[in-house]
Amino acid sequence: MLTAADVHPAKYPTVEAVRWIGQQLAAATGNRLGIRVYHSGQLGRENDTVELARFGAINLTRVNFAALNNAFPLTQVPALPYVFDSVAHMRRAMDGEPGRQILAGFAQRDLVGLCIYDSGVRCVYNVRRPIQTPADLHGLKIRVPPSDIFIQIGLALGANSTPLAFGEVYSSLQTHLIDGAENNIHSFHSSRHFEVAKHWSETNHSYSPEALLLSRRTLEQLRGEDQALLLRLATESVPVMRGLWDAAEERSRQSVLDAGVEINTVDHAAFVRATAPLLQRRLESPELRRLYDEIRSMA
Ligand code: GTR
Repeated sequence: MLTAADVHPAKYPTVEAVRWIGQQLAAATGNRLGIRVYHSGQLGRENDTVELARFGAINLTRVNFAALNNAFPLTQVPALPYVFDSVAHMRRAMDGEPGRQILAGFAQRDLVGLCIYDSGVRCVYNVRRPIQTPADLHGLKIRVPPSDIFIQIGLALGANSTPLAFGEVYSSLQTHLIDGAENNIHSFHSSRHFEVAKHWSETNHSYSPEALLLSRRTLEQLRGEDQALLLRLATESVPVMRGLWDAAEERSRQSVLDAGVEINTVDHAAFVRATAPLLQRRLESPELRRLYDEIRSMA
């Protein structure tokens, strides 16, 4: 039985997709192989589960690119502000050559990049007021994932970035340690942050996707045919995940509206302008620039 980590609750599309891989594995091997998914952060924070997988203490982990930005620089590009024009653009790029390059990069640190899942588009939400321009975020403490890129994104959006682990956000909102956070609408709903933060502002600033990673040690311990099976099933789980994702996003949007959350549009051009210097700074690295140009050519 392989062990997998995820910070999201049971039923979240990433959790369900990895369970699906496990069921297919069990069916194909007469229950010789399977996956037990430890959801809801039972195995710790995302950044820690990446280390656990590297050393083979767990077999798989599903994390956002945010948790990988520092160790794997190529993951920064899809996380940067306004790199993708749409979900379709993001899917095309992550299914294509840019996604393959990023997945190959995990081998540098004892990991196997199995596949890339959707994470919708991230927006800002907060307890205080609707955000229309970067100036409206001035003085607000906005939680970001513990990643240099996200700390800089928060600052570029106009906020005081406060890096915290995902599991700490709900209580930090309640105790007013922070004024808000940023995430996709399904996470906003499933984490119940909407109970506290009633303003959702459509900044759409990052499509930072999810990665499913396997410990290289685990791969090496599997027979050749099992290796091929697992790699194939991971790729096949992407459309499964996307089907669940599209439905979940839709439901979450309606549920938070029903719960009294106010959704507002923003001055998109003002946010693009505010984050442009950050983008340019990061793209001074030729490696990141190449990947960025490739992604943009697929817009
Ligand atoms: C979610 C992502 C999680 C986690 C979380 C966060 O969108 O699916 O894996 O990274 O964001 O902001 O910490």
